[in-house]
Amino acid sequence: MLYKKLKGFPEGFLWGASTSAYQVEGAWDEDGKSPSIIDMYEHPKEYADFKTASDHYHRYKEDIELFAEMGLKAYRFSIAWTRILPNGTGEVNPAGIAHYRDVILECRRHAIEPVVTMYHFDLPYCLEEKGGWGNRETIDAFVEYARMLFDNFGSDVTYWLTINEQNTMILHPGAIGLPKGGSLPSKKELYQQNHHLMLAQARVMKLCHEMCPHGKIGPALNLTAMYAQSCHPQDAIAAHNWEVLRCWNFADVPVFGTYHSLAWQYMQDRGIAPDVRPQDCETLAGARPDFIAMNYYSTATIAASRGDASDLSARAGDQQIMLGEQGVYRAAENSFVSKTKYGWVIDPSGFRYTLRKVYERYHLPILVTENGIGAPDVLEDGAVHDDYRIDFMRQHLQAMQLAITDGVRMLGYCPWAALDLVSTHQGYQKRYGFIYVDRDEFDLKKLERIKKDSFFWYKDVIAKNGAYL
Ligand code: BGP
Repeated sequence: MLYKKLKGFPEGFLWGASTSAYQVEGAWDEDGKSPSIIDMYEHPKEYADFKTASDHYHRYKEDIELFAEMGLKAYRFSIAWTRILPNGTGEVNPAGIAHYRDVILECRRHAIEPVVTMYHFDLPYCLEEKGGWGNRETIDAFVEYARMLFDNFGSDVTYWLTINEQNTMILHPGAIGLPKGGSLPSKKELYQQNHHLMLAQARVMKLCHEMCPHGKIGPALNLTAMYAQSCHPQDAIAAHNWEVLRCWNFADVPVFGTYHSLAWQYMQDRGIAPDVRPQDCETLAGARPDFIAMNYYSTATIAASRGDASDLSARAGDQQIMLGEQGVYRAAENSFVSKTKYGWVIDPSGFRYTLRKVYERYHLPILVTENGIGAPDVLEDGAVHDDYRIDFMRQHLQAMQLAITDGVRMLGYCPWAALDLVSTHQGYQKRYGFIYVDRDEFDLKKLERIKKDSFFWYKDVIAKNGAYL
């Protein structure tokens, strides 16, 4: 749709940036922290691990000061459960509470809104040993952890994110990490875990509303609209299949309190539907988010399934992610979009399309909690000329402005990432930050912080509240 006049970004728009604890903090076994599943996964030998990462645990003050200089209005970070409750439940670690209290207060001191992810892939390993998310007791453990967070930080945090990318965890478990010597769970086990995560999320959203009168809480999912490869009706059905199974099945449950009917049929037909106890339906129906948080990187293009093994293919540049499902959908190429060096589709119009779809479906304001381009940034004479990142973000912000003009209610934009951090599969060779962290894969150097060109560009965008993009 063409408009005569575009709407501006709303007053109070949360111009932010994101990180997650295990990818940025380091200090993986310090001050009482216990190992998480991430710490215990197999790690590719050729890339940096998470032990030191960007050392944000020790340098958060310097980093938040830089965020303030950039003009950030919000900082989205995650709290490591393993620092708060090293045994998963029970004894609280005062050093963990003190650390995050300080991070939150440091943000507040600089008038930066802390946006807190409660769970970003890093289950305490001790809980994994007891069955992890396959064990219903993990639901109670998560509620106990959440109670601790609301109790300690509820008066200083308004925006809470329950679980990061539950859909990635369930649909592509290998993308998060591979258990040492172990194998990935079956689909049946994964959908049971998914059900437990849904119950944990519902209870925590309800608890947040009870304990934090000003708190706002929502799920953070990886959402993307799907294109049909052609106008063949079977391609349209396949694109719808995958959009439902990948996106709406994960967002409908927290918002509507019930599973998507097509997704439920799919799970039942394949014998992978979870065991749902009578009181579960009440739990799911008894909670509602205040907003939808959404990570957006790419769109996908989908063709009809051929009904055989050729439906499956590895995602370009990422053997950990298998696309396609026999009898459901097949991944196809799209000649109208470009790709990053790592094979991720670049599609700003797809961003607008996805924002429209999410808003139309849920009627809740949207907070973008990730968006960005991974690239092998080069430090040259003390500078990083990441014009490709500026182009990427400018185009996505222009698309967002169109979505705002379309009527989508936006809360903010927190791209990935505030500063360089460990990419799950490509270490420091694939960088996302506005701030360069001077370290190599294995040589930590001085971990000096260097402002990239995108830092200055984003600062200007924020200062003008997105006018003149
Ligand atoms: C999202 C995750 C982030 C981050 C990002 C980039 O799915 O929520 O934690 O890792 O993807 O991914 P990568 O580092 O693999 O390029």
